[in-house]
Amino acid sequence: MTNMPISAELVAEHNAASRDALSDEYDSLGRKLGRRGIAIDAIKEKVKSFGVAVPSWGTGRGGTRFAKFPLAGEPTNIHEKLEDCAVIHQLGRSTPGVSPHFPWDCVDDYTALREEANAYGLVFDAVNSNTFQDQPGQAHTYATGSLSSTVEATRQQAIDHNVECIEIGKQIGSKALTVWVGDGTNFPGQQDLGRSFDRYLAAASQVYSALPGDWKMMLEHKMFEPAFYSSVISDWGSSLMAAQQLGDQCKCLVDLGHHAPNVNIEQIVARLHHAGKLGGFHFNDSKYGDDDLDSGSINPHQLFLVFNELIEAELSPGKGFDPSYMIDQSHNVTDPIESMLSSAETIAGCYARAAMVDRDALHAAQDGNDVMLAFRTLRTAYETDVTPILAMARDELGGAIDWLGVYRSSKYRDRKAQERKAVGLGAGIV
Ligand code: AOS
Ligand code: ZN
Ligand code: ZN
Ligand code: ZN
Repeated sequence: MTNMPISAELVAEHNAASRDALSDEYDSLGRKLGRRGIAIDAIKEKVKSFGVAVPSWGTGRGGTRFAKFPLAGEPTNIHEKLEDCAVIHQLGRSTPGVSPHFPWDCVDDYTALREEANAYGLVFDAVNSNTFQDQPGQAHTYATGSLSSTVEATRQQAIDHNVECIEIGKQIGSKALTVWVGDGTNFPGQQDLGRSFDRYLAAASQVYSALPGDWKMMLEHKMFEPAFYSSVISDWGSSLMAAQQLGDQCKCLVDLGHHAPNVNIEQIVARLHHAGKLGGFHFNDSKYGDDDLDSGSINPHQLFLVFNELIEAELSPGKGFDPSYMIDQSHNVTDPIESMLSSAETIAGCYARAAMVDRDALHAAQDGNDVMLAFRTLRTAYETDVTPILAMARDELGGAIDWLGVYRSSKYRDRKAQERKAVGLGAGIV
């Protein structure tokens, strides 16, 4: 990283003050794991190579659907968002990717934008298109749908926008397009459930045709909202059917907040992997719906179980295993930099804990139908406190052992509040 927003001396000073305590905790955990036959350094190395992308829109206080309460110093353009992403990666060292959103992140010169990101040690991850809201000056409204619209010109406009996102993505070094559409209905009978899916497929296949050979297209399903009676791509079944029809480069994206209550998301992950269609994730947490709360803040066990399936998939790649990991969270009550750092740590921690499950013991217990032993094998890993491993990984990569302490003492947000223009009170984002 060449361009670091937080003083490297401040990070070094804080790390020096807590390094002895960390070493003590790391060594103690190492001995404990050693007794379980686990080499702590191997887990640490896995954590060091793990990455999850940050959404450009998550650097702002998106808020709920009803109100936005901006934070002083919040970013208002992609340049400021990149700077905040650089802080997140500098301190946490696990978020080198930024997933941009168009047209929210539009600029004149994408080559320069890519260089700007690279100078922070960042790269661009999947590009996200937006046909779920109208933009100023747009010729055709998406009020009654985009890729599935009954109006041909509207469908074409949505196709063109997605193709444009691919073109921008090529310039900024992205290798994937994420497509989430809000298309759906609020009334029974409003649209034909079959024909709207057909129209979506025909339009999405035109987007797919514009995909470079080394790209993937990810379809993000969502049960409801903004449509409250039916959504065109409402669930993993619709997503899988669409991905299978569109082609090999088309995969499914799982946003943890986009399912019916109590759905077994880890099993969906296993099924999509079985079909060779597990494209990626939007990590967040939810209690009621698409709450977009911080990852693992409500149901950390579910996140662990998702990672348990991911480790199984990694060990049995079958038709391939290369999912994109992204965070998709946004709310009103914290500094988004702190929330993103907290989520990235939680996600990496679930990965570490899933990686230390005794797989041989688990598989043997499963095959022998020893229910309690199988359960306890998972539980032992889940209950392991991996925070010393995460902190040691950060320290070795040049990040902050105590990222919250360093971030707060840097007064970064206060400085930005002086430098940046105030955020407008726009509508919330979904
Ligand atoms: C919407 O609910 C989805 O989660 C999308 O990923 C969306 O594009 C993102 O939240 C930005 O608004
Ligand atoms: Zn999402
Ligand atoms: Zn969502
Ligand atoms: Zn969400």
